[in-house]
Amino acid sequence: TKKGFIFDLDGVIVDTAKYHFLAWKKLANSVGVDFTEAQNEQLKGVSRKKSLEQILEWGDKSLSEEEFIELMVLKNDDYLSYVDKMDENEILPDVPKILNFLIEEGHPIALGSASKNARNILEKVNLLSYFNTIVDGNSVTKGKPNPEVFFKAAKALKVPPKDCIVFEDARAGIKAANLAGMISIGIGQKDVLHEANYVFNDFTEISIDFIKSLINN
Ligand code: G16
Ligand code: MG
Repeated sequence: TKKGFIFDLDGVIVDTAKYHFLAWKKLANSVGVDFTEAQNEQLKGVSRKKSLEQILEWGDKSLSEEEFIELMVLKNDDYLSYVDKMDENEILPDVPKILNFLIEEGHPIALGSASKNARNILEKVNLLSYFNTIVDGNSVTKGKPNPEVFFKAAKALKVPPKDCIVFEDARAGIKAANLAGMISIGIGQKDVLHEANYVFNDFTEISIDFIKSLINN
């Protein structure tokens, strides 16, 4: 049967977390708030607005609505200065191998990301044409762990949720995939992503035989 494959962006296809970190750190420090790598880790898969709310909460800082919006714009402008320099070399190892196999076998592919910059990033790394549909931060009202993003992707692919397979690096994303009734594949650490149906450190650990076994299940 036809399966739908849904990929998260940051942490699965590219490592943009390092650029989010630089941009959030610069912004947080500019208003006298500390920002660590461990905190950045907790913001994976979290929307821009929710991320800033969390950073201000950590720093025990409150802002007016205008200031809040201004900081979101500053952060994104800074982040985009890194995105602008991205190219194919930033695609994580063996991602194209899996995408090419799925396309050869005729399984539709979706992006399911919290990012409002997803389309821009896929263009930069030359992967936009691989995706049948893009569901991103511009198309959802509820962030992960709410399953909205993955339900929308399944619908666009015309594949029932139970026949969809999700690749995710964030705990909230794995929860969302599970709530959607999809097969969840964690990309990252087993202790963090233990709720996933399967966990791999990265795509170099995922064989074509494993993908075939998912397709034939
Ligand atoms: C990504 C990142 C998050 C980021 C979010 C929103 O999600 O993991 O850290 O805050 O997108 O990004 P933007 O500011 O570009 O709208 P995902 O779902 O692709 O992992
Ligand atoms: Mg992610």
